[in-house]
Amino acid sequence: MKKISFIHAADLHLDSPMVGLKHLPANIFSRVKESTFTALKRLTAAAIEQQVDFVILAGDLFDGEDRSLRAQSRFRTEMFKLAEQGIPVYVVHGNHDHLNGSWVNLDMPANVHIFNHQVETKFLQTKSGEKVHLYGFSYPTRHVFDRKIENYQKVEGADFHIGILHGNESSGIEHDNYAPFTIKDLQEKDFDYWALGHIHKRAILTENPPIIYPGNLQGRNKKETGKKGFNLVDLTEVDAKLEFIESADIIWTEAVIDAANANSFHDILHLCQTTINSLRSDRTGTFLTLHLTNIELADQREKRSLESELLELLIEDEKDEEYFVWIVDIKFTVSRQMDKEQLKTEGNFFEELFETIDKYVDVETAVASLYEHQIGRKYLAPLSSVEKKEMIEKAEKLLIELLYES
Ligand SMILES: [Mn+2]
Repeated sequence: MKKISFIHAADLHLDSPMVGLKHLPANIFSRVKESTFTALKRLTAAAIEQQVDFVILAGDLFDGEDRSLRAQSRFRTEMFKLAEQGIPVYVVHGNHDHLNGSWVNLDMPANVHIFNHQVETKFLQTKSGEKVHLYGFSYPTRHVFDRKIENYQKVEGADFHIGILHGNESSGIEHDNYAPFTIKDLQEKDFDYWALGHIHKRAILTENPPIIYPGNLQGRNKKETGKKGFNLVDLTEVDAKLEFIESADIIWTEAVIDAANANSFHDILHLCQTTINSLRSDRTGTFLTLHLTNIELADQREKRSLESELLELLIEDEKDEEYFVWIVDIKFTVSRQMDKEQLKTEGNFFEELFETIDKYVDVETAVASLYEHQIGRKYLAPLSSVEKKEMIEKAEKLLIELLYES
C-alpha cells in the first residue's frame, strides 16, 4: 500500500521578542530568548529520528518581516541537518514573514522549497517512490484578505495531494481574517491533507480528510497557554494517523486559587506553593499567571504583605530550577463581602450603590427583552426567586469588579 510520512508545523515565530518579560533572572531570560530555536531543534530531531519523507512549515517561520539574521542563521543550520538526511522541506511564508519585508538574505540549502506569491504546485517523489503534489503560496504582503482558496486546483498525476494554507477559517472572528476559507471550501478540493497555519491554538477542523492547525511550536505570551508542538502524520491510501509531538521548552499556563478558607498569610503562601508544585513539569519550564480569589484576610498587615512580598517568596526558589514554575503575573481578588465593607468606607457613592442593589426587586423588567422575544420566550421558564437573587448578586459582583478595575 502506498504510504507517506511527514511533519506538519506552523507559526514558528523564530526569534520572537517575548515582550513583557524583562525582569526575569538571567538564566530564565536566556531560556525564553532561546525557546523558539529549542522548539525548532526538537522538530528537526524528530524528523531525523522518524526518517519522515518531508517536512511542511505552514507560514510565520520568522516573527519579524526583517527576518533577523540570528533567526535565519539558526533556521539554516537546522535545514542543513535535514539536507544531510535527504529530507525536503516545504515552506510557505505568512503574514509575519511576508515576501514584501526587507531583510539581509542568507541562502537556504537546496532541500528547502519555498512557495512563491501565487498558488503553485510542487512535485515530490519520495524515497520509496510515492508521488506527492503539494499546493501552496506565500504572502506577497502582510495583509492578504483575498480568498486564495479559489486558486487551489487539484492536478492529477500524484498518489497524494496536500494543501498548505496560512489563513483563517471564516467562522473564527478572533483572528485577522487573512486568506479566508470555509471547511467546505477545503473539502471540495478533494485533497488528502490540509496543512494549515496562522491560528496558534492547536485544532483539528475535520479528520477526514485531516484539516489541521498544529498551533505554534512555542507559546509566546500568557494568552498562548498549554502544550505546543507539531504533528507527525502517516498517510496511506485509506487512512491517516496523526501524532502530536510537543516541542515547547516553556509552557504558559494559568491557575485560579480559591483562598476563601485561608485565614492567614501563611495559609495562602502554602496554598500557592502546593499549586506551583502540582504544575511543575519534568520536561519544560512553566510560566504561570496566578489568580488568587476570595481573599478574606482581616489583618491589614498580612493583607499588605500579600501584595508586596508573596510573589518574591514564591519565585525565590525557582531561580535555579531547570524545570521552574515562574509566576509572570499574579492577581488578587478579595472576597465580595470584604470588598463591600472596604468600598463603603471609600465613599458615599458605594454606600448608595449597595443600598440600591439591596432594594432592587424588579428583575423582570431588566430581562423583559429576553422574555418578550418571540423565540426566546418559547424556551424560557419563569425565574424562581433564587434565580433572581443570583442574578442580582452576579450583577453586583460585576459592578464591583468593573469599578475596581477603573
Ligand atoms: Mn502566526
